[in-house]
Amino acid sequence: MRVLGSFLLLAAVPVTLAVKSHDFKTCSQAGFCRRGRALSARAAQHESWRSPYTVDADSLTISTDQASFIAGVKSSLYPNIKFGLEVRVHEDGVVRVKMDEVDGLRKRYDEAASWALIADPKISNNIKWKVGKKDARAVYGAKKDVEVVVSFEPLKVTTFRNGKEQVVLNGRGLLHLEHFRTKEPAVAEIPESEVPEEGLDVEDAQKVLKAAKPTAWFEGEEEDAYWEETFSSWTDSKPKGPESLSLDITFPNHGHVYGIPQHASSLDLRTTTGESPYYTEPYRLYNADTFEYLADSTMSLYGSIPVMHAHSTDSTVAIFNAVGSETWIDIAHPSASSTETHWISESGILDVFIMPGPTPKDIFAQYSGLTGTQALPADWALGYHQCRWNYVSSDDVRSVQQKFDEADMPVDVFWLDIEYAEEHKYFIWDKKTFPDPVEMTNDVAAASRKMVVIIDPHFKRTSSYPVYQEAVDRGLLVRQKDGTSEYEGWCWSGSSAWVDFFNPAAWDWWKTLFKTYSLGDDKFSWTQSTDDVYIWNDMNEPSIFNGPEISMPRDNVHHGGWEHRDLHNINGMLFSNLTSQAITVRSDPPKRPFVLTRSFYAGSQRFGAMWTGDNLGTWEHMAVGIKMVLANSIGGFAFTGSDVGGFFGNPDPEMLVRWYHVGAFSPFFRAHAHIDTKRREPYLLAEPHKTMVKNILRRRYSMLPIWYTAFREASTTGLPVARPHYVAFPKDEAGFSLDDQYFIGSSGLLVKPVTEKGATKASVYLPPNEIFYDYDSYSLYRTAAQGKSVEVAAELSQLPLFIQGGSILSTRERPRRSASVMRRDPFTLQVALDKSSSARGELYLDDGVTFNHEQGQIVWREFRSEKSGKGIKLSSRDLTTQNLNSAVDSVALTTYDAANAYAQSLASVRVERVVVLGLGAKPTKITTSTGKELQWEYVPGISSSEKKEGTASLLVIKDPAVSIASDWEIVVQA
Ligand code: NBV
Repeated sequence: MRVLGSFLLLAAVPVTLAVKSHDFKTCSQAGFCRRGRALSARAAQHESWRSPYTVDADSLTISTDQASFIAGVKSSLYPNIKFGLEVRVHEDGVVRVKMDEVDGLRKRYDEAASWALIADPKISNNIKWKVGKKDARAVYGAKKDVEVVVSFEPLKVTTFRNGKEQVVLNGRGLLHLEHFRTKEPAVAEIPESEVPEEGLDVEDAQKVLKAAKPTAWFEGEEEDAYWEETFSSWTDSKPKGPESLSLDITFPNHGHVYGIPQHASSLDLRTTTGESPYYTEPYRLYNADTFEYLADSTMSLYGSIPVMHAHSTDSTVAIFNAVGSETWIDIAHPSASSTETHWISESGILDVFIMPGPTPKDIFAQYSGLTGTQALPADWALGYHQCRWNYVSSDDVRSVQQKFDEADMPVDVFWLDIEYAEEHKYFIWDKKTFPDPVEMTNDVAAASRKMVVIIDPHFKRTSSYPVYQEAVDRGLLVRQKDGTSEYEGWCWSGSSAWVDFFNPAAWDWWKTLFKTYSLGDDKFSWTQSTDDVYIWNDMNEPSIFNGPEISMPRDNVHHGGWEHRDLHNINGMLFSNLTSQAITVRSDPPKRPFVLTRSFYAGSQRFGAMWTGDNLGTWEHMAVGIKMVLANSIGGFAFTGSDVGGFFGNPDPEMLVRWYHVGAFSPFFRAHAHIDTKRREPYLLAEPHKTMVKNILRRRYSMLPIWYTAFREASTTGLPVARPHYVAFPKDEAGFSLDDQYFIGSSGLLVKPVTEKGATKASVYLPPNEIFYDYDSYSLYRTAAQGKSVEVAAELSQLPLFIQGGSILSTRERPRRSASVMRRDPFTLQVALDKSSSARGELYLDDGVTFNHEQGQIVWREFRSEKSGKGIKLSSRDLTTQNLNSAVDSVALTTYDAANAYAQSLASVRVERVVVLGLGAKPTKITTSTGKELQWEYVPGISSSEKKEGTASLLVIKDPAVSIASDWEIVVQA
């Protein structure tokens, strides 16, 4: 059994570890995937293949508000089965295409979108459908350059921009909603004589006519795994029979597709049809505890976000396929500039959102308009997190904290894994090892730090465990296939049960558990905890040691009678959703929650952070972790990271140092290790590695304002914090496949962590028409009409890190022990001039813990540098006021006052240094707008406006003492 397997891991670097592939299905082992792929193979064999689905034009109505196209759809395979189609255009141009069986024998699962979406999208009131004989079309968009066309026969939905096809649904005729049927063998429902009209050529038609089953040309001869299915030793009873959903989505003018996390794979998704490059299995989305996962594979991992971007130099479009069941995605590139995809899901209605773009930025706005943005984390959550399975006692925690302090290394959070809990009964401390949890937490909090402890979703089935017993009493547990008996599975806590978070009755109850005071009756609450304890939700796929594919049987039953198969991929999100709500409301006034989740779905970004699970301490895993962080960012989940050091194995000091660089430049920065690994807290390293890691930690802390500002942007616009090249430079084709270097928010920071053993140099690609400055050496690089790769020094102590010309960075350079104690520290501004000697940057600040920012208690500044004679003029102004009329920010801040109480509290927080890179001439005098003359030093070098490369000129303005929170000007005369 796996329980043993995981404990028996050897402590050596796990070069021999590899996923137990036989624990997980391939497409050919999943009946519906097999059927879906066979359907596409049949279509490929018949040139005259034609979808059997047609719009019943007689039934067509356009809603009175003009927004929705509604029609019946027929399938010539089964003329008596009815389908309903609805196509709606939202205010922001997103098109939603929904199709379901009407009056079927059963109801298809139709609730995936309701868990993912933040609200019912607003329907456009500015479109007009034109209904013709062959199609219905609607033109929309501010420039009226976007169009959606629903073709009737066969059914096809196409979106266009400027007459160019963008997204095509069912263009290849692979759409199939397997209708609910009874178990009797399928009866021919159409006269055989009509079959040739299905678009088959005569020879094929002959074959079909001979076949016993007239639908065979489409559905195949066999009823393959319709009613029962066995995998390994598990049998899925499939009481509803076949109900899969197959849909082809084509991007005829987009050669690159990205997204559909989570896979350990490249960001630019590869073909899965065996052609180079290069997979043979489809990308799979089925949340699973894929133990010891491979570093390059389409296998499913812990979370699923069915979102895909399609990109070209012309435009970006995207789709969100709101389905909660297992889904496989085949990808092919018929040409370098087009992409075909085929989505095969086990159950659910068709519910696809087409996002029109046309830029990546628009896509993020459109997607976050649907599913929400990344929650703005507390500021301390962006610091360094120290985790291990397990810190074994409260004194162990105290000693780890002390050693960080002795080593002068910053850290914000200490984590406890499952061994803190007595018999793995979460919430209940093991008093032998953690006799004083509240005092321990207070000791950590006294140093301005926090704790995170794990709460897993498996509950030990014993009446002496109040959490389990209360769930039983309230009837909140997931049930077996009979729909009544409690489901029992095996996990860390032995015989366990799982709360059904799809049941609204579980929601308020779950919140009561986290209250840190007694509820005054028999109910359990977490009195052995404080507001400084935050939560880690692991194993929420759910991971079940003795279940099929280490998870829950698909025929288990949830609230509403839905089978587990229908909502499997959504299950994990509900756990972190409710936990984050519980953490928010446990204090009054509420504080920002922190919940780390392993499993996730579209929308999970609203509830906290995720990490990439049980990676291996190998260079390959270090490298793929970066790609996974980027792919998650494409799925809207910005707060992401991988276990620093690798979960399994014992990284040598070189690997550990490189991994700290990776972590320090990930949105979520946590070191973690398996129980069988050697201790590897950074203070244990010998020199020179110890100092290297200390410097990396300090660099992360110095850049916290940059990260926080990037998170503000993510939380308001949906734009990712770790930003892939194609998002930052959508027209630069040479960067479309880059996934080992990326930008930090809109800051202009470009990073390329080194993930090769023994490296001393790294090659970094720089986009066209830009200047980049090396962050440490101030070397200036310049690109012309073409981007170029430059080779830079990358010894172990060095990280390839660049500032894009035209950026202004805000950092805090004083080494501190934690993020919370930095809130009033002074700032350094680094001004990296562009070719025209200009630059701009943003800084966002708030109190870092409460929700007062939603009431306008913020500082959001814009810094500018403009050419002024031979010198420059630097200035600071309030940015919220500038933006009040524009979309997102204005909503919550209509009563915004630049002199809000929070801003006033920062009046004395000053800029203590300004560094200017690339100034053309030596200054003669530097003054503030109040006439105060400032001290400075100038080191001559290359100017940003010269057509040269080399070390940039450097100007350091000493202690201008201007406030970070108010308007000012500094004039550099030259
Ligand atoms: O809770 C123990 C581990 C945890 O440390 C890890 O981060 C999770 O991904 N957990 C998985 C359970 C099983 C690990 C073999």
